Amino acid sequence: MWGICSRAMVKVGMAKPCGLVKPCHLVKPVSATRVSGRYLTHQRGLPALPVPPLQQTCERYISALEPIVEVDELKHTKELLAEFQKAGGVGERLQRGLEKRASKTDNWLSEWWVQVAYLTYRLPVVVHSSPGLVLPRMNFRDKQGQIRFAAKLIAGVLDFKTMIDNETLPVEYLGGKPLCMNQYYEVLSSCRIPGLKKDSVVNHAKSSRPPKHITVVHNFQFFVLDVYNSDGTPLTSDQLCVQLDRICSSSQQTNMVPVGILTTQHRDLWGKAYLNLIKDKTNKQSVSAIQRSIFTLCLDGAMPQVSEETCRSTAAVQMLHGGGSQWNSGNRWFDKTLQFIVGEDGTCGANYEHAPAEGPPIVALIDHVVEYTRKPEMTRSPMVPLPMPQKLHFNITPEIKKDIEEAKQDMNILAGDLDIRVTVFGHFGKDVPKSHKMSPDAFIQVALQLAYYRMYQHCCATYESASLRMFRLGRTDTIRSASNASAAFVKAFDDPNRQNTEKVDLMAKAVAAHRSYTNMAISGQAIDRHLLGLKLLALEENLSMPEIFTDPAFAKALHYRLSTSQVPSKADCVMCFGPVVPNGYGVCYNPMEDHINFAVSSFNTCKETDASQLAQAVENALLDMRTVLDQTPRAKL
Ligand code: COA
Ligand code: HC5
Repeated sequence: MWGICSRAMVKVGMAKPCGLVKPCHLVKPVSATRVSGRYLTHQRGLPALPVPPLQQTCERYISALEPIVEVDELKHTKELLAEFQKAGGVGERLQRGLEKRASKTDNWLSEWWVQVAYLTYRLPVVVHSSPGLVLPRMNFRDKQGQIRFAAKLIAGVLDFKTMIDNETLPVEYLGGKPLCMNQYYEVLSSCRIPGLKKDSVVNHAKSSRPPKHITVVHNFQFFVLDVYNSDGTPLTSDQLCVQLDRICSSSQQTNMVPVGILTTQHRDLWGKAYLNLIKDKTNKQSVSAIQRSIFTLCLDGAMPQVSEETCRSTAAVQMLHGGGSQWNSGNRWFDKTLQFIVGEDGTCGANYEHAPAEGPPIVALIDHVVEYTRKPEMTRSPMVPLPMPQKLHFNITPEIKKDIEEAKQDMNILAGDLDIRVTVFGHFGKDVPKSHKMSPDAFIQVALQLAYYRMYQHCCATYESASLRMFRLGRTDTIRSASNASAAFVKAFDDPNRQNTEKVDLMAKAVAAHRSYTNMAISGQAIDRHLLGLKLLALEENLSMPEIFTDPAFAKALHYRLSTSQVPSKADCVMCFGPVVPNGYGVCYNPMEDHINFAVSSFNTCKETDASQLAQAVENALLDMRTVLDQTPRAKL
């Protein structure tokens, strides 16, 4: 998938409009009373996420540790696992508990996952959680062009929304199996709400009066823009152009207090500031209008001028965090599930809050929008006067001002700390690995392992996202890309004493091992979410924490110095996210047929990491791997 998303919608061909879909709202269990029969039929047709066998997970966990921990650490972990697994022991008890939970819920994992991975995670969503998405640069270069493009973009989203509202979204398939479509119904009209200790998500799409407006932010000022005519038809691009023009004309002041920057703050601090902000009735209404809106459109001001070579990296910065308070970080509401961002210089893209959905539904929506913006407009605009877009007001008390100043400072520190490098690997794409009968994704992951090993002379715990959407309400599991086979390959590759035939053999084995882990993960048989489930159950049942979870090897296994994800799209996009540990890298890639887009991130405060250096090392690794394949006679493969 990421083979399934946009691509499968087209390629698989089996995709057919189906009357799927009354969504189940995030963090609430599917309730038989509030969903339609058709949705239930589809949901029932999907298998439930399995609980893998305990022994299988323990064995696979040991293999996953082998390339990343020391021999004595491994020995200790083996002892702890033996104790954990023994007959009548805590492992069995927890396993039975998980199986019971699985029998009583639609998905034993999803709610836990949303809580643990997102809503109780307290670092700012900016950089640490919300991905950015950079679209190919459009060919406008001024305000009028910005407005015209933004108008078409809104119309394109509304066109996609019609498929959601009419329940005509094509069901996606992976390997002939239908996928859970629930996430599509979570991304519009929803918003994250900060809390003091944990956040929540509201979804207004299925309320009795679903929202008919979007929010537009320009020069840090927010507006409500109704996007439907009174007869229920969506506004046309021409109508939207008029409205966006009016918004821009009435928000020319550039010295406004950037209330939106509060959403970049650490979640506990924002949770506190939020309560203070909405004490005021006007503020509360304004915030509520943003939260209820279908999505937010950010009409951005300028970004720092850069060379042609680095302009895609600056675009990634703009999409990921806005560049700091002096640029566009205040021109956002980062809690909003979906924000489209349009600059004045042809740069455009999106930022999304991750709790309600994974990348694929977002990318499918964006691919649809890009296609839509390329088509000529067919609909004629009704000749009716449109109501003035309504400006949202905020009363800024000294206390709120102080919170905003703090948020600005913290955002600027984070912006200064993030290093991000976007590269286009133009030598080949999926074509080359395919011609060698190798999985392109596995080939890229093995190249990443080689790049990392060349820089650091060791292997590190590596995360790759795997989709669990074959299962009802499925989210993700982890593909552990550092394997015994990848370790054997990277250690041999630069060894002058090894023959090419041996290197190619080790490469093929590493690639096959990765693809096999991928198959295991997407079929619900990986180890990470299972181990998480066992641990969370121990916590829930107030058991003393089993030692396998306090073991240093477990911490090492979860310290992902490489956090990676493949996000394919039809449009020539690049997606990006930050590292998940202070001394790590975030690597997102979009493999196209003849090139690969990469975004590599790291933190400047970490002296050991350097995004550009890793990006270069990946490029070299891919090239060197191809060279050795080309130089080695095929018969020997
Ligand atoms: N020989 C020739 N071709 C091969 C091959 C082989 N041995 N193995 C795979 N291919 C082909 C596939 O048929 C496919 O063809 P296509 O381009 O025509 O579709 C293509 O190569 C890609 O396959 P592969 O590279 O193996 O990857 P994938 O598309 O199956 O994706 C994952 C693998 C892990 C990325 C995917 O399963 C997944 O789970 N993605 C989800 C990620 C996610 O949800 N992230 C969430 C982040 S928010
Ligand atoms: C536009 C899509 C960006 C992809 C985001 C992504 O891959 O998020 C991962 C989600 C998951 O559950 O694996 C998390 N990660 C960024 C840390 C890899």
